[in-house]
Amino acid sequence: MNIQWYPGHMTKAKRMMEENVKLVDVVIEMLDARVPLSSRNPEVLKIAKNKPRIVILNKIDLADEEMTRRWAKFLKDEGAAVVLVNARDGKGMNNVMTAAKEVCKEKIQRNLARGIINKPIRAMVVGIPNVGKSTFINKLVGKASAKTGNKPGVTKGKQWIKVKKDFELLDTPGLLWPRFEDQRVGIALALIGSIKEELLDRRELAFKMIDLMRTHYKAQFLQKYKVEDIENKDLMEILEEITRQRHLVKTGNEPDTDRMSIVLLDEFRNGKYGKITIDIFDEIEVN
Ligand SMILES: Nc1nc2c(ncn2[C@@H]2O[C@H](COP(=O)(O)OP(=O)(O)O)[C@@H](O)[C@H]2O)c(=O)[nH]1
Ligand SMILES: [Mg+2]
Repeated sequence: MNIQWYPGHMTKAKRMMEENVKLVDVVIEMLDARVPLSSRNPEVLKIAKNKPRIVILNKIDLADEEMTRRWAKFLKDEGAAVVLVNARDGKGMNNVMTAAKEVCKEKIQRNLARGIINKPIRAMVVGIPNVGKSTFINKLVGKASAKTGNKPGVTKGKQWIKVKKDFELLDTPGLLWPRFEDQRVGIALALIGSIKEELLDRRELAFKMIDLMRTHYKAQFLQKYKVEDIENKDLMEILEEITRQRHLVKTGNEPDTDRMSIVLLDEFRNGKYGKITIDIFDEIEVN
C-alpha cells in the first residue's frame, strides 16, 4: 500500500515480472471482486501471454453476488480459470489447486509422456496493491509450508514455497501498478482504498458512492439514511441531507459535507451497506 508509482517503478516492476513469468507454469492474477475490471492491469495479459492463467476474484464477502457471478463468467469466457475466494476466512481456497491442475493439464501430461514425474507446478501471484495477495498466499500456504530455497537450475535468489508436493509458489507476489489514466478507474480504486484518496477529491468520491448506491443498492442505502425521493435530488442535496442526519455541522449550522464524505467512505469500506460492487457489469465498457 501507499506506493507511489513513477514511470521508473512501472518499468522495473514490469521487467521483474517478465523475468519471473518465465519461471512459472501458471500466473495467478488477483482481482478485487468489487472492482474486477478496475483492479486489473491489462499488462498482465501481455506479460502472461503464453501461460495458463487463473483469475482470483477475492473479497467475495464484500461484493454483490450477482455481479460477481457475471464478472466470473466474463473472465472465463476470456479464457482464464476463475476462482472466487475470501482469502481472509479461506472460503473457496480449496478450488485454487484444482484450477491450477486443470489449466496445467497439458503440461502435466507432456511431462508424464516424457517420464518426468513429481515435477511440481510452479505459480506466481500478481496484482495491484491491496487486492489481497499477501493474505491469499498466507492462506494458501498455511502453516505446513517450507521455503524450498535456491535449487540448482533456479534463478539465484528466488524463493519457492512448497504448498503441496506437486505445487510451488514464488514467495513474492508480482506487484502491478494500478491504472491511473481512466478517471472512472481512479475513483473505483480510491473507493476501495487501493490508491491514495488524497489523489482525488473526497467529495467527488462521496458523490460517486451516493450515485452508485441510489442506482443499484438503494434499499441498502436507505436503510441507513432516510432520503425521500432520492432519484430526483442532486448529489449535493443528498450529501447535505445525510450530513444533517448525522449531525455533522460546522459553525453557523452549515452541514460539514467534507467530514460526511469521509464518514461515508469509511462506512462503505467497513461493509456498513452490505455487499456492494462498484464495477457494474452492464455499465462499463470493457477494453
Ligand atoms: N473482507 C476481506 N478482506 C480481505 C480479503 N482478503 C484480503 N483482505 C484484506 O485486504 C487488505 C489488503 O490485503 P493484503 O493481503 O495486504 O493485500 P496485498 O497488498 O495485495 O498484499 C487487508 O486488510 C486484508 O485483511 C477478503 O477476502 N475479504
Ligand atoms: Mg502484500
